[in-house]
Amino acid sequence: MEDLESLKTQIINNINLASDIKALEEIRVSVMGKKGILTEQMKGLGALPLEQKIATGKKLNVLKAEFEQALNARKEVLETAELNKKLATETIDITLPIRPETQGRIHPVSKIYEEVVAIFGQMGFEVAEGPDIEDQFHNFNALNMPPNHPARQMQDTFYLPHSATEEFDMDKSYVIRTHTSGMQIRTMENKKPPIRIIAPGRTYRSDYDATHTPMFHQVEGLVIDKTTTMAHLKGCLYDFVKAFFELDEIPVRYRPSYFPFTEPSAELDIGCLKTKTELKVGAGNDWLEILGCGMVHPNVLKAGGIDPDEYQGFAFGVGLDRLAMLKYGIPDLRTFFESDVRWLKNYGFSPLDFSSMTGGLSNNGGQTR
Ligand code: 2NL
Repeated sequence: MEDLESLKTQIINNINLASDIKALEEIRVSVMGKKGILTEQMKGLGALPLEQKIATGKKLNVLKAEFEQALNARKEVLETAELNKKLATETIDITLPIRPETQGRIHPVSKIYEEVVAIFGQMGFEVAEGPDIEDQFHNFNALNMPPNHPARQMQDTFYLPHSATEEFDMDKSYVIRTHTSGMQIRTMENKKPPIRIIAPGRTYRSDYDATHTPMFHQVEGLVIDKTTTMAHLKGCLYDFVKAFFELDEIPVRYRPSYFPFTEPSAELDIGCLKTKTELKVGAGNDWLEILGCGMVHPNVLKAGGIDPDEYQGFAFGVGLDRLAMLKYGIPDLRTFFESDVRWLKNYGFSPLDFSSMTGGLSNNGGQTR
């Protein structure tokens, strides 16, 4: 019996000192395996007289249970330690770039958005983003488009009911914005000039063909100060088209036009060369319409709470989707919104190429496009 006691002490000691799961398993086999110390003792029981057999058998069973308990306890300690060690070495650094690095793609419209923000940001414009759903004051009335103004029909507006329960009422209804001008009105309402903002975002009109989708993207710009003139408009937009098309020089012309919210109004064309297969911007004998612009109409200033006798300003609006089609040679606008991964792989951009005025705008010399 003394033998069993010292055996027990020694084995429990070994179990508690086992340094890993493998060592622990070796101990288990040496004690309780087919030829283990305890197994051998149990085998020897058969040769003992009955009373001794019962007494020793009980002791061996107790011993077995104690060993199993010690083994399990140690196993749990070792497993926890092993898991903690694994967790410590397998940390994930979520600030690292995605892998494989070339898989994610930036949509061409997002790319153009970044480029336009980078250009105007460099010139000192702030970005004003706002809601897709507008009231009619901010989308129409304030823009010198009173009810029954023909331009309201021109815009193929999506109207939203003002109430879920009351009958539809055209006068009270909301719209999903047909342009981002509402944000510019809101800026005039909330901020004293000088104002220098761009308002980029999604816009909506009920129209669908190769160059029109019901949702499209626009950036509008607004500059208001005491001495802002058409010369500032021309200089600003000339700098914009040069930066955008990444050219040192580019022929431009301003064609008289009409918008209810500007007076005078103009459209900016750039010189280009058009063939059946190619569009070369910056040279040639053809013209390409890029954006609409003008001097802010006095009624619009008034609606924004700005005195037109003290202040004046210029504004412009440019379609981002159309710019993306031109700059990156994408022929059909509808494909922009089909979410086809093959299309994105072809026309998309690397998320690692940020657009900036100093670090490269489109990074178009890179291998991703
Ligand atoms: C176009 C023409 C334009 C504006 C948008 C504007 C906004 C305010 C006041 C005055 Cl708050 N004007 N926006 C001005 C001229 C043209 O967009 O063809 N866009 C795609």
